[in-house]
Amino acid sequence: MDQSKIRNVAIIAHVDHGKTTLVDQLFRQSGMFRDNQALTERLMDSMDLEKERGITIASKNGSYVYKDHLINIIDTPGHADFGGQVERVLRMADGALLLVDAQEGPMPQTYFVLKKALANSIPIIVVINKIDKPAARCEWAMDQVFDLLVKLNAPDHILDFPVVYASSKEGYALEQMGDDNKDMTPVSDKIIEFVPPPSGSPDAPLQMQVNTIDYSPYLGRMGIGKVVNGTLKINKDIAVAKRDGSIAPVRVTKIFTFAGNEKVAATSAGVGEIIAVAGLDDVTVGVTFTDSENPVPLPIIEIDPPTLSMNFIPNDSPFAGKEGKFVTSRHLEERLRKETLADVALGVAPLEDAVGYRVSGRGELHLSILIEKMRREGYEFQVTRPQVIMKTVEGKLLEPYEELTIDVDEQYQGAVIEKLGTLKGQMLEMSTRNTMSRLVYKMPTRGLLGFRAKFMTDTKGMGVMNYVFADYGPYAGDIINRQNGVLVSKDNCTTVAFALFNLQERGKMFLNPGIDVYRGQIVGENCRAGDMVVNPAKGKKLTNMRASGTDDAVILTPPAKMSLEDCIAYINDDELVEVTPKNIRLRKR
Ligand SMILES: Nc1nc2c(ncn2[C@@H]2O[C@H](COP(=O)(O)OP(=O)(O)OP(=O)(O)O)[C@@H](O)[C@H]2O)c(=O)[nH]1
Ligand SMILES: [Mg+2]
Repeated sequence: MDQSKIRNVAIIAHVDHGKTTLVDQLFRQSGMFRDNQALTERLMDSMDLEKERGITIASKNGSYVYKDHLINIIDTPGHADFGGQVERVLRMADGALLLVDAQEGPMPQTYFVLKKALANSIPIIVVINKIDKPAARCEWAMDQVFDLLVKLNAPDHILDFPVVYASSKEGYALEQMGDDNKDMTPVSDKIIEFVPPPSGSPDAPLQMQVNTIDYSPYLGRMGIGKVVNGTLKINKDIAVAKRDGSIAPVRVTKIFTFAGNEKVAATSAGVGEIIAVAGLDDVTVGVTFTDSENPVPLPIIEIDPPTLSMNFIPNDSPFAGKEGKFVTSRHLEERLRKETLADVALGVAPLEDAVGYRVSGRGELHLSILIEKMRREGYEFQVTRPQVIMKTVEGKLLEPYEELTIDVDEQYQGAVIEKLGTLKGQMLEMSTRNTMSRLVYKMPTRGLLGFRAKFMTDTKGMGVMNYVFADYGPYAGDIINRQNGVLVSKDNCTTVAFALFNLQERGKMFLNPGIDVYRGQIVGENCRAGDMVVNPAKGKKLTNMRASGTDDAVILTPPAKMSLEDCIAYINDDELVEVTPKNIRLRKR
């Protein structure tokens, strides 16, 4: 591959600003698909969980050809919990497309990813996206990006950034607002013009660092990265420099390049090519493949430390072992170890005083995605309430803080401010535009656990909240995340409509009638503080009671549907979430 014709570009943005949709359009319009080929939307979001949730969880590589250039695209996740990946994959990129929603403007994660791109000194092309939205304000969004760059002390040549206006959804991009263009070519043109070709030397010793791990059922684990210098040939004796500094001989037997969203086998790869190395089971993020005679490892990739941990313990509920395929502590350990090989932001350590593992990560979403993946693979286990990871520096206890940005209609502002106050939030900024208020807070990560659900209720689902890790700060004192107690089942039984109907007065139910529950299982929320033991099976069986004509038609309020994330955010220290392939239950320890 002619080095001067390669362009390696990462797409970075706040969550949902349209990165994956943009990649879709670039691929589609490159003509690489047959006309009649059935394509799914957001092709690069290939994991089931990504499709279901409409978010990107793992960054992905792909490529397309435009005007005889090979454009390697790296799609990145926008959610803050996966921000560490963005930092790592930027090492493959020689330029970045910064997407900004034309209505929302730059958001907290825009700031985070932009800072990382600037640290890599790569050129930035700004794409103001979603210009088709009726509330789009393109010039405003662009000015905001400029202000952000100034705030980040960007050098002058970056402040002069090229801009494209786009609707990735509708598949067009414009060099100037008001232009009449019907395709995405302005984006590709800017990439060729402003992203430099990769700069390494084919004659220097080989250097290829693994920046991400991918897995396929056919090829197993793959390490993905860019050939920075030299040439990587298959079946040749080379060396691998590990994270701990050791260097070992190795032979790479399979390499793949990217064509569209597929992988194509190759026998060698030259400078600037982005490749996947397969066939090595223990390849991890951060290793460098290098020359065995003349090893030159690339600098170690620093990984942001985890801020949140949970204990994963074997299931010991009365229903243990009934629904899962993998239930023992051995199973848990093996699976968690396997995950740490692919996900370097994850920490796993055995518990000292009990059976189980302490799993630490970058946030609630990061950990809950892992739990959901394991559950679907057939694992059954229990998790404890997430704890933030504290630090002691010079005798002072420190805890993680986040910067929280909230956009709500003015009418809900009071309720939100009041709640954030009780959760130890400190307001940094407040502004109102039309009837929308923007509030910026700094607050302990602890205060945010479980906050999203309350926020959604308080704002009738109309508020938008985003947060990114800010730094460690002084311990903020006690925070009470949940005011209410719970309703706990007295016995092993099957829930009965009549009983649930009576319990409705006491609180909010979590279950429908006809569900098997056990002693100690949480069946609802008490409307006051303190827990209450209840009998969700008490009362008439609907089948044999039709006498009075009034009570055979009990009207139940539908139970509060709680997702896995909701459950994790909900529980207290003396409670557990029991996770099985079939059910998610809450219980008292
Ligand atoms: N109106 C409009 N909607 C868009 C546009 N581009 C993307 N969207 C929508 O925005 C939503 C998010 O799009 P994605 O492409 O998944 O965003 P993303 O940046 O990849 O999101 P993450 O990977 O989770 O950070 C989807 O519902 C898209 O259909 C656009 O140009 N206009
Ligand atoms: Mg995406």
